[in-house]
Amino acid sequence: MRQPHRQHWDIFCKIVDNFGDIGVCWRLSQQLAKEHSLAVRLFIDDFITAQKIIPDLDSALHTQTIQGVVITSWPSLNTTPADVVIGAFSCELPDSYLQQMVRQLSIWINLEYLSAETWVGDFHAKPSPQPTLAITKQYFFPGFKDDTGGLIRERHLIAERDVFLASKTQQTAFWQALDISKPIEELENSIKISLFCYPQANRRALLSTLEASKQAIDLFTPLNSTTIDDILIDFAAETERTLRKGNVTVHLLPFLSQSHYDHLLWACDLNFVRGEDSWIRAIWAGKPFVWQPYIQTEQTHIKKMQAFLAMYTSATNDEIKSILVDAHLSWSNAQRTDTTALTRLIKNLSSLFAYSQQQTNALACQPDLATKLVFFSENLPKIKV
Ligand code: TRH
Repeated sequence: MRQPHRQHWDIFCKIVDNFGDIGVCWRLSQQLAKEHSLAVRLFIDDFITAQKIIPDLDSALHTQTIQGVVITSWPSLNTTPADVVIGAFSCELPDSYLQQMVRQLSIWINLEYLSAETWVGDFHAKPSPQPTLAITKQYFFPGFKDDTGGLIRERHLIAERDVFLASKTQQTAFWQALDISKPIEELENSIKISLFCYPQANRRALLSTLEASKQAIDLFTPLNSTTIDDILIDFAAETERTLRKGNVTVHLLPFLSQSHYDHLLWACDLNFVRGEDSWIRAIWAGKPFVWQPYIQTEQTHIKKMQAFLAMYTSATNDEIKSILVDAHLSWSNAQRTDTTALTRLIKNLSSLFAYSQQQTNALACQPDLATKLVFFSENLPKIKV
């Protein structure tokens, strides 16, 4: 690909809640620096939370370079803006910085949250002139269709996943790195499930479903106690981080690196994910997954989930569709105590696997978000508005 003219990029990340904001910004920054050879600065307002995702981040330093990205705490007044400036998830830019952007004709892109709702295509890549400033904000919406900004996907991600899944050596090394006490041979024969969710998820129904399974189950919960600890009362501790009841072994994991988390999703047979970034990573894993959207008022998150399911299940039969829809609805509704939907999900993992592969392969044929962002910014005129 031709080297972009607009070489200097600034990304602003305000950490509102959890790890999704910084998770997305960090992936995107690295990809723009590595795969598009851009000079990227990432401005972060909360280094302490960011350290979860960027463990090498030194909170005592104002500016540091990690993985080719210059990371800076929220800018001081006289930072010169880059050619392209991204405000992630509608975050406000500092006023003085914005004034300078106007003077030097920077491009201003607002990177939005991911949604599969149909209106996204109508709003993607649309300009929003500012009433009091001589600059236009450009809206950039990630999404699943050609008329959106696409999904974050590193250039070699799918190939790396396939190498990992074909290599027993790599998989063994991975489980060893996680310090899993169970013998690898036993892991190979169990149903492996990763669990990353909000506390409102229907976790009790999931545990009851798993306990009723005849096959051995290994449940991996990164983020340790906050995910599931409170409902493991009648599980017996086998080691400090392993609990067991009947056929179900629960592995309490520390918060993993993003790379290790990817590997966990690849290695599992079913993944429960949440928010935005782990959702996309579960899609790239190509394994069946259940997504719990970030909870919003007025059931907005359920509408988002239904929009996603309508899109995601559009190429399958009624049976698979109803398994996926019911499992998602049940998972996001802690009031539901019945295990019917989740039991059906577990029983049908092999046909769900085939469909997940098909959907992942189709989505992976689309251009990725970083590539679309670079193309978009290159094709915007540098004019005063
Ligand atoms: O942490 P989240 O709930 O983040 C949310 C969502 O992004 C939501 O849309 C947003 O509004 C809110 O934040 C502010 O879930 P998400 O998006 O999956 O982000 C988790 C990140 O953490 C992701 O980059 C994967 C990473 N991760 C690890 O690196 N290691 C781990 O062990 C786990 C469990 C996650």
